[in-house]
Amino acid sequence: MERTLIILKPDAVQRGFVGEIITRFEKKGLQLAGLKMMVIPKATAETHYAPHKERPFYPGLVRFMTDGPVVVLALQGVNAITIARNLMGATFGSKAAAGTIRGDFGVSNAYNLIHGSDSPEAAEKELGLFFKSGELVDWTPTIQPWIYDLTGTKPE
Ligand code: 3AN
Repeated sequence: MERTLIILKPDAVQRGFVGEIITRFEKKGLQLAGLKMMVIPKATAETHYAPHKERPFYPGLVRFMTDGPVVVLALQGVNAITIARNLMGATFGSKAAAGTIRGDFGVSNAYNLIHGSDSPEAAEKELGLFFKSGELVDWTPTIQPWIYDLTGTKPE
């Protein structure tokens, strides 16, 4: 099982999409392992987006991400990182395919509703940045044997 860090950005919270977006992940079969609302401290946003530090959009991105409350999720599942990013859609709302979160709910390139870790290394770093130890919950949904075929050596 893999875990990924998802941020429902300030525009998603302000526009009332928190429930709808979480529902999409739950319906897909990804499991919640952590969930909280917060206003991201500026230093945390700067660390999170450090790989984009030299890009022209970086100052605006940090301002946007700290401009209002967000909801952060830890999602768990086999290939959770790739599956979550497929549900999110392409980076820009203007280009994201219909049926994806960004494709269905936004037109903006900067205000693109959601962040999801893009690699196992990023997920580990980002989960550590946004969740303290003890805030992530180890649990097994009782429905798991109907989400995955568990009869073999690994979930299929
Ligand atoms: P993704 O979130 O799809 O992994 P990245 O990693 O390329 O996309 O970009 C990180 C974030 O930076 C995006 N979620 C978006 O909010 C912002 N961003 C990327 N490119 C632009 C741009 N040209 N103008 C404004 N914001 C951008």
